[in-house]
Amino acid sequence: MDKKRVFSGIQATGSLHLGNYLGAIKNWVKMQEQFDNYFCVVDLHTITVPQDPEVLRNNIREVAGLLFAAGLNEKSSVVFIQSHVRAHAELAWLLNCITPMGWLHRMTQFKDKSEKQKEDVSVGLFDYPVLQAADILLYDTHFVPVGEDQKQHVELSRDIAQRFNYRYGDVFVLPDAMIPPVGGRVMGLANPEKKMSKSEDNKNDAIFLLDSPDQIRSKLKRGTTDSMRDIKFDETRPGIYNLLTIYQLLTGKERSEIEEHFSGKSYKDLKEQLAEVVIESLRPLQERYRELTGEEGYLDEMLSIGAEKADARAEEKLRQVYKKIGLR
Ligand code: ATP
Ligand code: LTN
Repeated sequence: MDKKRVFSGIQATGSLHLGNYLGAIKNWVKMQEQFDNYFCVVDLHTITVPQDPEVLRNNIREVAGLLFAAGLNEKSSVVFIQSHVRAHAELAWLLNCITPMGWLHRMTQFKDKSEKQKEDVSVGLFDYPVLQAADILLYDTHFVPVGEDQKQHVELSRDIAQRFNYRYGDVFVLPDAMIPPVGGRVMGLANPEKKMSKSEDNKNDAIFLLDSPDQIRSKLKRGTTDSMRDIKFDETRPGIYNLLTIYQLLTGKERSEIEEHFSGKSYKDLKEQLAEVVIESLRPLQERYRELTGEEGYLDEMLSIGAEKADARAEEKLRQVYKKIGLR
């Protein structure tokens, strides 16, 4: 039986953090044998907000390197850079012409990000979800594994696909988001009311995948908690709840077992033990990252294999779309 197709994307906006890992990448790795996978560093999305060219160039490579270091392999997954496959930008234009502005005005991520930027909001930032729809629809994607924040964008992709199919005849598969039951929204350490984010100003809010053991210990030590004592999975106490959830995701233990383990212990104990769990969980990834980025030409070779495979599939889809519209 043919495997179902999975597509997901990740921006190159600086170092990846534990939220990206637990909400997305870790699941991509875990499922990669089960599906036919495409994973993409979405650099065209990244430039919807201003970027320094040299910094961007490095970030794209860092993110791609981290995907392989986390365990994606070129046999089971096509890993590539979005701008290396021209069909993404091209299909985005075609989809722009059938997407109502009103649909984009409803996107909460645009509201949040444009508020932060105020004056300089680009047309690209507004159009971001249509490019995302193009990414997904080019590959006949069934499932899109993402964190909770992306649910609305995946639903929009589905709506766009449906509208296109209705107007021009069936071309696109209707995709579904795949959100992990736990870990879909890892919260910030400094501000556990908000999701852990790369773009957060407080650099102690996120644990980055390449952080040193000392940085990890120090960030967790400063993490916001509350004035209670007992260590329980209680959603009304976001700081402790978040630390326990991270512990749960990295150890794979049951919640009851974890509560029992920490019964009678202090917040300090929890933070110290969690720090060691995080350090040990990231160690193999960090070692692999150093290895593969130290090997001259390895990453470029992997990415060029990925781009070639993605390009072939995407071009074929694009050809069908042009034909349906009456352009070729
Ligand atoms: P930022 O962290 O700056 O908000 P982003 O969410 O805009 O980044 P990406 O870094 O490209 O964009 O997201 C990659 C994947 O990581 C997406 O699937 C997203 O849903 C997921 N993700 C991002 N932050 C979290 C989080 N705090 N918890 C769980 N998943 C997350
Ligand atoms: N918007 C997504 C990144 C992204 C994506 C995609 C995710 C771009 N294209 C296609 C899934 C499928 C984000 O994580 N911020």
